[in-house]
Amino acid sequence: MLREAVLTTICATKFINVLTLELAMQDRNHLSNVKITHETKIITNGLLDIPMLQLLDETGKVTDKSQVPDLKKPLAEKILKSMHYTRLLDDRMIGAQRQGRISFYLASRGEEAATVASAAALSDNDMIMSQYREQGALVFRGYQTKQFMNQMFSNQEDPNKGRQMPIHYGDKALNFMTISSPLGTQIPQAAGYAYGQKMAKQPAITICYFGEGAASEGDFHAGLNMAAVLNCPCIFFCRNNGYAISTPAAEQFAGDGIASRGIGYGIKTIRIDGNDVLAVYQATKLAREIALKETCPVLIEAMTYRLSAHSTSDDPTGYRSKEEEEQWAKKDPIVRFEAWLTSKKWFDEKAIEAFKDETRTEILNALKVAEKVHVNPIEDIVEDVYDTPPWHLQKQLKELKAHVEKYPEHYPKTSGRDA
Ligand SMILES: Cc1ncc(C[n+]2csc(CCOP(=O)(O)OP(=O)(O)O)c2C)c(N)n1
Ligand SMILES: [Mg+2]
Repeated sequence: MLREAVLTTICATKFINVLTLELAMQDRNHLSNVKITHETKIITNGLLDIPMLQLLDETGKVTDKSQVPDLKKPLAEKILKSMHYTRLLDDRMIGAQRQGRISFYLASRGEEAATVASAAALSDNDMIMSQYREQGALVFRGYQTKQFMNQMFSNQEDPNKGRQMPIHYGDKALNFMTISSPLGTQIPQAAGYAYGQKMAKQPAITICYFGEGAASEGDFHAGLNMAAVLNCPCIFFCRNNGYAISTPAAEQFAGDGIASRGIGYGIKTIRIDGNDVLAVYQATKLAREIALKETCPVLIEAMTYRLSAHSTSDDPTGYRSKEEEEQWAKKDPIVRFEAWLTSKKWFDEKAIEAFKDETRTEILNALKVAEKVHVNPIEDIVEDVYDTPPWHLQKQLKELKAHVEKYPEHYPKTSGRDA
């Protein structure tokens, strides 16, 4: 009975065929609406098979022409360039960390379609709350190379005043909330922010990115439940990349991914191929429309793979095989999208190679500039919290200054290579 009800609802949904799962959850939250059964039957995991939307197969061929989104050439080109930019930035900054120029980096190789194509489906007024591997969304929004560099070198031009680790970007002008290190922080915050957008009657939504590992945090459950009950216009975008550092997804949860949890909370949900630009764009566009028009949350689970190490502090050879990585490397989202662009006669290889050369130069030049900009004055450590710093902090600051003056060779004026 339940299976029938579920499938009927799935098929009856007016959104893309069976792809958007809209359960008849309304009124199920009260006993009076619960259906009666006389059959003693346990509902099992797997009763609800959640499909994965794929519009481009692994070779970049369209699977069903009728489902292809209306993606115009200029936007398609911007998506491709943003993906390449992100990958080039990642490669260069991993190198910079290995050279000792920055302390830490975290790459998004393999996940560029998930972050870039989802950002491409939003409006600039929509708020982005991200985890830390969504630099692609920030690139698409227009974050500048020098902004990336100032943040990573923690210099005086970093709006965080050097108080955060590298990769903790944020930009008010771009509606991109500053990243927090503790996992899951942004999830209830996104529900709250979207609730505010609704109360202010803003024609905007919030997108909240997180990994499947962060979905194990209590904040995930609180955030999704709050968003569902309060009808917050928020897209919860889960990048299910298979790992939370060294912990594979199979050791994190036994349910049907993260998508099944959306259904549990009464949230409209869709699972997509996160390495397929067209599927990501299509699903996020639809999710945005639903979130805005129906004032409700939508959960997207993007199935992808973290091709890079978790961060520059990680070595994946200790917990996964080369063969597994190679299998996923074949599903490279950039290669797949380029194949589709080629089939449309939109792919200009020369122009892309020129763009990549320019980008490499731009990144290197910006890096060289940012690493010479001075770090923030030491007083910044105790500022911005108290009107007048308490006596014990003032005392510690005095001691710290004396220490730095005594050992200046250990406290360079910049965090990169000195001028
Ligand atoms: C509350 C909290 N616990 C643990 C960590 C350490 N930590 C940082 S990233 C990470 C893995 C998160 O995995 P996932 O959410 O899947 O994102 P991914 O790195 O795969 O993109 C962990 C455990 C943290 N930052 N915050
Ligand atoms: Mg993960």
